[in-house]
Amino acid sequence: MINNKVLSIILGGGQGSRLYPLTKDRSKPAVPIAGKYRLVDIPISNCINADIKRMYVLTQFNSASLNRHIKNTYHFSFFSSAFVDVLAAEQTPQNKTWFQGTADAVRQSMHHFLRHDFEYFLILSGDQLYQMDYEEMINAHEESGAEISIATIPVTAKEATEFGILKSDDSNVVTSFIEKPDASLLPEWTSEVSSEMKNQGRNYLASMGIYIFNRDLLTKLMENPDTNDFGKEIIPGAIETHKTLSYQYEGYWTDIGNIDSFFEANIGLTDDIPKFDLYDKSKRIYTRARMLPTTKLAGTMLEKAVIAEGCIISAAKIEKSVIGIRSRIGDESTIINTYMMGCDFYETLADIESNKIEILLGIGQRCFIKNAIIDKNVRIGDDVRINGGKHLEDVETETYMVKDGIVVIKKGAVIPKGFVI
Ligand code: ADQ
Ligand code: ADP
Repeated sequence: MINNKVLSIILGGGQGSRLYPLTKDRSKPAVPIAGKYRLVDIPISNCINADIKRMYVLTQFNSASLNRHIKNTYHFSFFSSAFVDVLAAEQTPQNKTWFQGTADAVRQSMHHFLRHDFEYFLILSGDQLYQMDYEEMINAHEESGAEISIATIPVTAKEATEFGILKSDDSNVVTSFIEKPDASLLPEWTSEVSSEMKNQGRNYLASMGIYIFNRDLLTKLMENPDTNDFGKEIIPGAIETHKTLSYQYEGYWTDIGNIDSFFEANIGLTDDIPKFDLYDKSKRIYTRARMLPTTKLAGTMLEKAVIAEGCIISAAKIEKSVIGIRSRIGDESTIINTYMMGCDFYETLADIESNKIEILLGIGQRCFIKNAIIDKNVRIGDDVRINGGKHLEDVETETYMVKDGIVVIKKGAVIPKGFVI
């Protein structure tokens, strides 16, 4: 029973500045992805699929939507030991500050963890898209007799500067580690990889930020109050003295910590065969069961569209876009390369017919929207034109932001009729 051995810690995000403005009013784990899920559903589902059912989500600030989502989604049997608990940074007489980094977040919550009976800590990131079998990793950790295991993946030189890069010996024991190396240092950090990886130019072994620690070791390492970060301090310091295994993974894995990668990961779901497989029963991704009605479409040309439940759509065309729950899109509108998160609620027919609402929830008529992320509960008036792309400069206003050419309409924003971005 792997669940008895493992306690899982999901690092739910620091300040969340790289995903701003999606993290303006919510904590990072609560950011909606793929039309109906939230970021935190990914690591939680991977845990459940590996039969690991005791999880803590560490987050820098408490958000009502995260707590509501977890409370409404993860119900376990009254007779089981399973739980998903959110721990937000809290002030105590000993700690008057927020989490200073990933290791500090774990240290500050250690008293919660050590109440449980378990052998291994499984430390996970909250902003990655992947489906990995942690049970296999735990087995490899046990068989090797290591005290620490790091999940690793081959990456290209371009990507290597953004990750922790390591080298290992013939039995996959980590011999050296460097956090986010400067490009000039890269030639010294190549590794032997499979010919498939080599052909793709993926010659560097990157840490996926997924760690197994023996309970006693992490408890001891956390006693040093000067270490605040796993990648910068804990891992480089520990590999010298404690056997550390590199557990190599070659499946789909992507870091979705910034707007650009978040956008790409969502739009990637519209590919013919998406790299992230939401349709595999053995790797199911769980989320809240909302009991929404089916989606209704009228006269819309759909080309590579992913559409969640409860939408009412009469657009002219939707292309390479992900349309989230309860979205409404009006006549003759065109949506291209866009992730629309959807809505938390519907407007009632009585409200709509009373003519008191100037701009209805969702997207109005004759709009053109391209290269955009539309956060939840947005109201876009008729004849709005949003044409994202590299020609736009980064900018932030009260209702939207442009980052790397992607236009992000903020949660609850009202975009007036005829507005052009
Ligand atoms: P980064 O992703 O840059 O590198 P970091 O910013 O520390 O590392 O984030 C790791 C995870 O912890 C993320 O999910 C983040 O949201 C969360 N997190 C950050 N600060 C937190 C805090 N104060 N409280 C709670 N959660 C917090 C790390 C490793 C690299 C590795 C990459 C792989 O350091 O070695 O290559 O992950 O993505
Ligand atoms: P999700 O359905 O994506 O899990 P949340 O848990 O954040 O979303 O909230 C959904 C619930 O929020 C809805 O069922 C609804 O009851 C409520 N809600 C939020 N904002 C409003 C609002 N302005 N009017 C009515 N209901 C709202």
